[in-house]
Amino acid sequence: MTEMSRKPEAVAEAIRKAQRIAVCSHVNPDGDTLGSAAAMRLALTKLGKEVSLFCDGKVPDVLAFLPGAGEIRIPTGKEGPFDLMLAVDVSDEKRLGACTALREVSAHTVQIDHHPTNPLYMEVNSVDGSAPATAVMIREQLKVLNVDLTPEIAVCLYTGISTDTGNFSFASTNAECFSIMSELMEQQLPLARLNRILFRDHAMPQVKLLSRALGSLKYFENGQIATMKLTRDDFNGCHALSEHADTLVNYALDTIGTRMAMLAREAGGGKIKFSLRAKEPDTINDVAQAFGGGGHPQASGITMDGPLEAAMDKVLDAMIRKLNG
Ligand SMILES: [Mn+2]
Repeated sequence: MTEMSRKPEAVAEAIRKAQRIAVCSHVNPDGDTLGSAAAMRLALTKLGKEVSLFCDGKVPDVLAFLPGAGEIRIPTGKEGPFDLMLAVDVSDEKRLGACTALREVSAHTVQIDHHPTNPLYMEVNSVDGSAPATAVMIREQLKVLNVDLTPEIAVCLYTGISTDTGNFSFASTNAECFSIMSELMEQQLPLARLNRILFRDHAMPQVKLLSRALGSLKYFENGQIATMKLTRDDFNGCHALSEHADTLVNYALDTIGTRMAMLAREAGGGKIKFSLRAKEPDTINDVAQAFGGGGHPQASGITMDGPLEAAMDKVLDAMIRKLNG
């Protein structure tokens, strides 16, 4: 049995032996998986490797500034062969999506990830469930690879670390984040500009969608649980994409006295996507896991069959039982 730990030397060894490397991000890509992939692309290119970036999903507009974002491709089944496949921030095989096919055309497989639920599905698994972001582990990986930070790499790592820590506000935020931040600031990190892009500016469809989500807000158990929902009509009426709903659940959670929050949305193919959140010390990942979902203790997700109201009832029941359990 392989145990969960950081293995930067083993990852570096696999990288040194490889020339053609496929770096893969997870479906519904976020700042950490894309920032980590973008940083690895820059580092591996510096080492003379041929790097291809893959992700089964569209890069959110807000992350289009990342160096190399325009090179990210959805696998078509015609890629390869590769000497090495490197997955970053991908908590389990399912979250590779279409990138799973790259395993077949890659001689070796490694991953760098920080999800405590990771089943260690690659040949080499550098996985630290206590790391606040995969990008934190990428910083250490670059040291082991003897790649110096550059202003471009700093932007990538900052994107990963700041987005996965809620801009350095989640309980997972630790001293390692700030010691890396000090190094990033020495690379002329444009902090104020990045903060406006990553945490303040919202596309108009997202602000409109927020108005619809707040209109659906309901409280249960004396306000300890808050729920919101978004239908296809809501998305269409706001000209909004799925990504525009990603952070709206926090508005429900931020109610004083609310301990857990849910945002349910109608996704494609009759599926319902849930964003679940809890405030410390409450956890919500066990509720997600009961429905085949997963994630972090205070931030998890589920995808299940509709219809919307029936799916919401099931998850709300589980949340109420958890609250009173
Ligand atoms: Mn992450």
